[in-house]
Amino acid sequence: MSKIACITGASAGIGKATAIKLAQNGYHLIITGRRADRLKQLSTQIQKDFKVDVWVIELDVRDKQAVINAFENLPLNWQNIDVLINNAGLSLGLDPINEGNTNDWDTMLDTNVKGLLYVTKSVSNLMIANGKGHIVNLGSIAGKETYANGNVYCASKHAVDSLTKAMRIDLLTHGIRVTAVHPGAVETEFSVVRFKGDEDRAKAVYKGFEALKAEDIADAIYYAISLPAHVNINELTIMPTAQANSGTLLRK
Ligand code: NDP
Ligand code: 8X3
Repeated sequence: MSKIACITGASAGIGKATAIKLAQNGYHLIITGRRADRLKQLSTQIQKDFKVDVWVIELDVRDKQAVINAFENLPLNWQNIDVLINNAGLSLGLDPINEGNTNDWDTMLDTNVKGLLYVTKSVSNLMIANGKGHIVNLGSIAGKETYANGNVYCASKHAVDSLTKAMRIDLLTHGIRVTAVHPGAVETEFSVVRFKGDEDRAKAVYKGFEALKAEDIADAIYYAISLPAHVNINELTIMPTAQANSGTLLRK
């Protein structure tokens, strides 16, 4: 029987690559994000290429009531969610803490931490009702280490790391698996968003070494969710070969 996966932030990068990977492997998909035009385009492409069903939800994960409504109003045939990929997230700015933009801090914490919590609460209750499920949280090397000027983004990903462990404990009796994937540098729209559209500054982040691709992370996510039901990957930290840790990169 085909399974259903719900992916937050499927309009770009890792979320989009994961949607394609899972559809290739027969998953029906609930794809969410704020940019509905991109999601609709992806939905059309996926349905044509892989003959799976796709349910698009235009959703800002920061909007608590919108998250509640989206999952309360899911059609019956979409409620049996097997896998949740909590991927929606972003970084804004790279400044010392005394110079940080407090609106950017709010956006990062509201998206990466509170948004993940809202979606998890709604979807885990559906999973509990169904008696099964697997939640995959996108953490980061920034949730394992702290780098200069990464302050609030790093804190938000440390929170994801901690919440992953908390979910694993709280959802244990419901048979729900919980995995965190912690990537190093992945070349997506991440740095364009962080630097607010400054493409040159974003490109410089990945200059002189081979960064991970969104598809590398999608492959790892698919691996984690494909294992037998008695096996759980607690976490995977995945780095470019040229990146030893947050601050140590071999650039040519
Ligand atoms: P992208 O910028 O390419 O994609 C981010 C996705 O998140 C988009 O689909 C965006 O959709 C969605 N998103 C952002 N804010 C919201 C929101 N408020 N509500 C709903 N969706 C939202 O970045 P990545 O693919 O690289 O990032 C995906 C995840 O991976 C993030 O959690 C990021 O922190 C994490 N990560 C990324 C790394 C990297 O180096 N790229 C490394 C480690 C972790 P839309 O704008 O349409 O809403
Ligand atoms: C994204 C990777 O190193 O910019 O989470 O924090 S990093």
